[in-house]
Amino acid sequence: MAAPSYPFVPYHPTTYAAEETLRRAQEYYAFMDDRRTVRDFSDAPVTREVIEQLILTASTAPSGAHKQPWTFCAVSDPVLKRQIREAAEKEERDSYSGRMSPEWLEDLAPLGTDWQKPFLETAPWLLIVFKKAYDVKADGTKRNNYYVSESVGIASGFLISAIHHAGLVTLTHTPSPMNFLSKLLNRPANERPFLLLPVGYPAAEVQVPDLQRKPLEEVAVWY
Ligand code: IYR
Repeated sequence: MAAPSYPFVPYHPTTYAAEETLRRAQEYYAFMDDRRTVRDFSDAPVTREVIEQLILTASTAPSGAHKQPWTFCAVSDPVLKRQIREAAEKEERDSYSGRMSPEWLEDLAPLGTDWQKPFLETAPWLLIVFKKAYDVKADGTKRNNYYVSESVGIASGFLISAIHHAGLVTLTHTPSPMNFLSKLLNRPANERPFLLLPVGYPAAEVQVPDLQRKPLEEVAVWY
């Protein structure tokens, strides 16, 4: 029997002349370079419609064998947000007072973080990204996914840029260990928590640490 063939369709991505290509590359860099991780949120609401668009954008990311091995849980329920905060702070308290090495704590000092995570209640939305090690088919059988962490990492990057583009702020919160999120959100066994992103508007007069990004010479090598 002949191998099955799969359909291809024409694709016409927008392209630009060299000068406009450079201008757009510069413009996008300036836009992304303006993004900062923010830990102080306003409680101003953000509509579900906005969050839906952000998740759709994240879900445009490339993935291993196009398996799209992710689930985005969007939490706005204040009771659930409080439960997440309480569980995260319990873990973080243990992490900051013993589980993290002195070197790690020293490296974190410039960021001004501690075990307290008020943003988990203040931000109008918490987006919890889950990675799916495998899919479960309708008949209950398991089907493997590939490059799961890479795929979900890329989707999370797309999500962060979409949040920034919408004029909202976020931070990549990784309470450790994170399994309390599987329980609180009632996720199936094939999903593992990957990242928690509070999303909202920044608090008034918000401040961020005075950090510098590495220059091109330090991050790029040319051959
Ligand atoms: N998960 C902790 C600690 C933490 C770790 C790193 I690496 C950071 O860049 C920031 C924080 C927390 O969320 O506070």
